[in-house]
Amino acid sequence: MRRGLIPTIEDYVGRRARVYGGERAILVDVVPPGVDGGGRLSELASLARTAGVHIVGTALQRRPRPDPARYVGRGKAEEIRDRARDLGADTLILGSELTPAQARTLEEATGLKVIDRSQLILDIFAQRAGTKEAALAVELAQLEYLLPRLRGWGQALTNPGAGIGTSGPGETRLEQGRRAIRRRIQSVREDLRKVTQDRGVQQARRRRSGPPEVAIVGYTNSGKSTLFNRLTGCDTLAEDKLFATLDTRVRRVALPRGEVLLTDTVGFIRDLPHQLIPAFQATLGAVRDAAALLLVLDAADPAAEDHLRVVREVIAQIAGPDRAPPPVLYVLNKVDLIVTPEEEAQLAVLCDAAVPHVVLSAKMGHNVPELVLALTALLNSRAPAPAPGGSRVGP
Ligand SMILES: Nc1nc2c(ncn2[C@@H]2O[C@H](COP(=O)(O)OP(=O)(O)OP(=O)(O)O)[C@@H](O)[C@H]2O)c(=O)[nH]1
Ligand SMILES: [Mg+2]
Repeated sequence: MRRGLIPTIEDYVGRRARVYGGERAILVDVVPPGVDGGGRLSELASLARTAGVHIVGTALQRRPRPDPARYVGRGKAEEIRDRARDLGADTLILGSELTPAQARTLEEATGLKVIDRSQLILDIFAQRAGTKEAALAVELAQLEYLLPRLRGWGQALTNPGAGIGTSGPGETRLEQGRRAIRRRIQSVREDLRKVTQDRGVQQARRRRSGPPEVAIVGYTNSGKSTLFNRLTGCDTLAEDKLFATLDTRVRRVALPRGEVLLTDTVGFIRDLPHQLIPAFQATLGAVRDAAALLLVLDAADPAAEDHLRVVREVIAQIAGPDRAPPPVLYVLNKVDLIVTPEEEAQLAVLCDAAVPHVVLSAKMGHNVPELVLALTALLNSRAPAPAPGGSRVGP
């Protein structure tokens, strides 16, 4: 379990605090009466599947707010424990972030591994981090998430059967654990700073001399990489999984008026664990400095209006209070999946809410030429026109 002398997260919490894939899980969420819990559960299911978890059941509890002691009520916890036994489940995956005490109490009440939504997202990022920068950023996020939870997990997991006492060797071990994790946080932060600095220098050089930058942004799984591939003719990873893309990718693309640098970015999601924000540094930079944004929406997803709201909020946060965000061209994607009257009605609402927009299918290639025209027009409207006799304007 050790990489040399550096302790791993597992050294302190055991394997019960994280998702590795292969778990048999029941998904659990608490939803206030009158709120649709189906959409939340199906997003949680997509996250769980992305992490390689087998979903064997779901449990939705209706109550105004989660139980402060164990997230679900006492009776519900017992019911879940019995169902888990019948279904052969070993893990509970919760639809929100739990307090350390809630996670511990629920674990003791059910005897199951308890994973909350934030931990699940952190573990997906950990499984998928493909570059040194992503791996460092995710490790840092994991450690910061873990630190306040060490006591709970330390008691419940590294000392099973030892009761709730915290004195003696257990306490010493806990203190040692905390110290080691703080040291590790410092060293990861330092490594990350160096890597980010190098990239910053490269980017600054590119920005001074290069063509305008266009960033593709949107909710996870909306079709950003598929669109990137369409426009660049290359095969970036596109998958029906959340967070398929964890690192930004940049390619030059020829538009009628000249070249642009197109960036594919990490997908957004509601309630992203805040420890992960630094992992988005590359995306943040790409969004802040773009000449224009292509905001991709899965227009066939029943939650598309929510996704639009979340993505707009994130973009506004990234731009900051003193700066207008870059101009946006909305891409209402997956139009090939829109068949029912309800889906048509939702598309009409999105068309009103998202201006200017292009309705298309990145997968089938429908209307992609229209997108190129609209993007060219948007860039023209803000950049000074080229000198007479320069490159052609329009198609
Ligand atoms: N039917 C249909 N499916 C699409 C379309 N565009 C993308 N998809 C599918 O949607 C899924 C997600 O596509 P990606 O391009 O990986 O989405 P993404 O936004 O890059 O996702 P992350 O990188 O995970 O944030 C894949 O299974 C694609 O094949 C479309 O126009 N129509
Ligand atoms: Mg992608």
